[in-house]
Amino acid sequence: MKQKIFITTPIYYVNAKPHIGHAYTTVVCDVYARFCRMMGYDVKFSTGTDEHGKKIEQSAIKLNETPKEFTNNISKLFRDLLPVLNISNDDFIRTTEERHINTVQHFWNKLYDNGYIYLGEYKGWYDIRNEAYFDESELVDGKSPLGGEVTYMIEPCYFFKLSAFEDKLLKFYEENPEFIFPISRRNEIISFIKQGLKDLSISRTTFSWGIPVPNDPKHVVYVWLDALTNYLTVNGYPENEDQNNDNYWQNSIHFVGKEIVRFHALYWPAFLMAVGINPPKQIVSHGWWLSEGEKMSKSLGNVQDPVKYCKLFGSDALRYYLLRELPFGADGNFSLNNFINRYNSVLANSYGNLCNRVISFISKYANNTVHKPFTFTDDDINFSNQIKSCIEEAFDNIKNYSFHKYLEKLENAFTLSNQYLDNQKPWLLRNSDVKRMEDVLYVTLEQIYNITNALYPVMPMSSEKLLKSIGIDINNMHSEFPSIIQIVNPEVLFPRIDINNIEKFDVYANN
Ligand code: ME8
Repeated sequence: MKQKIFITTPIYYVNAKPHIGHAYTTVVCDVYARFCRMMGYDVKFSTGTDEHGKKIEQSAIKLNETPKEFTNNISKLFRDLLPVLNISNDDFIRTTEERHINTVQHFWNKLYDNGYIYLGEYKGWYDIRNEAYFDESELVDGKSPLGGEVTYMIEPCYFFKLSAFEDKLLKFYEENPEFIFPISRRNEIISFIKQGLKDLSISRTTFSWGIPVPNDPKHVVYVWLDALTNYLTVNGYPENEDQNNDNYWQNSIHFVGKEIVRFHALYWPAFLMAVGINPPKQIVSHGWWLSEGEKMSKSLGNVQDPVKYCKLFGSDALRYYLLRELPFGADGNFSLNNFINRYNSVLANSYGNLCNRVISFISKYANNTVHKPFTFTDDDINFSNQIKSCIEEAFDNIKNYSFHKYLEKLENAFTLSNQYLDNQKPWLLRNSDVKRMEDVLYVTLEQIYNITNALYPVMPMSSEKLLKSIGIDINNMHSEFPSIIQIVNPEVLFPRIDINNIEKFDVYANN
């Protein structure tokens, strides 16, 4: 039986249109999901939208819409982005769905029945934008440490006994050293806990756009408790009650941006422990994109629009750039100029050129056909071995979420392939040794095939296009390279982008 794995994106707030940062997390998860499927796993992959909370209620009022209308519209933008980015998710969850409301209320009752919820009163400085309370001592220049405006509020509210989990969490991290990735984030969480955990307020009465607390509907469930529970909803809880024996849950990986590690690596395991469910297998966190050197913001007009990139340059090019530019875990800068340079130097000049020149050479000078050679030269064997080790190294890197290194290793394979061709010179062999010319073309094409298979998780569209043009059915990809190859309707992969046209490319979101 196939080993199961459950991969999740965060569920995105519907207070703004999706931008390149959201696209990033979704693409990272998609690449990992496609890689795992390629390695033979049975993958469940979910994404969705986080739709409750005061902020969203207020945004809807501003537009003279009901929260439901407002969330329907923005959630649709996130959903519609998925096919544009070529995302292979199995589920799309909205927190306003009935199935999710049931799960949250069931989860709440479990927490309550197990004695981890009590009614109290909350006094403090509330940051509406970030939906969080702070003590006076935590404020920075009169604002919350997250930068939001704050108001002093007193409200009756339910608390979760987070303080009871200090030792349990520390023990859990100790026993599961890989739970938080990368290690630097793990250290931050551990030192946060060591400063002492306070109980967490988990209900609100100052607005109504949320999931009602069971048996006390004046309160709505705190948006983070609501949002985190989406992962269980997707995995069929509570009907699928025994998550500890569910192989998807036991192998679940939540990919998140670095700013929400605390919610996923601390609150979430504590909530789960309180109802007797094991924490997920791993929380994998990544860094943040700046846009052209600055924080993305509507007022600066520098919000990079993933849909526009896909329309102009294709989803594969965007997926490639997102993974190649940013060392996973670090912050980075998204720039159109850099995007075009990487595209031209790697996708057009190196990989695209390699594929296009071999395929068109076979069309023109080998009657569209190449056969497996009877014998291979030392050069052929060395070349094949070199590519094999590039691919092995690439896979070792992707397993550890080093997506940029995985691509770097495959780029080495493009370079080696171009070098092999340049050394073997099939264009000269055409006049001196046609048999050897064909052998060289076959050997190169076989390695193009291997590299293309390895690239598939990042560039599914062009991989399929290439395989089609060498007559290989997509369902047979990853199988042994056929001994006769016939070229059919080749298409040019990754035509060069004219950088002199850069001014003409409209890549920013309209406000
Ligand atoms: O936090 N660079 O939703 P959110 C990289 N609803 N990634 C970015 C980014 C940027 N500039 N901007 C956003 C929430 N992201 C909650 C999550 S989960 C139970 C609830 C990505 O819409 C990054 O992954 O603010 C971040 O974690 C996610 O979008 C946050 O999306």
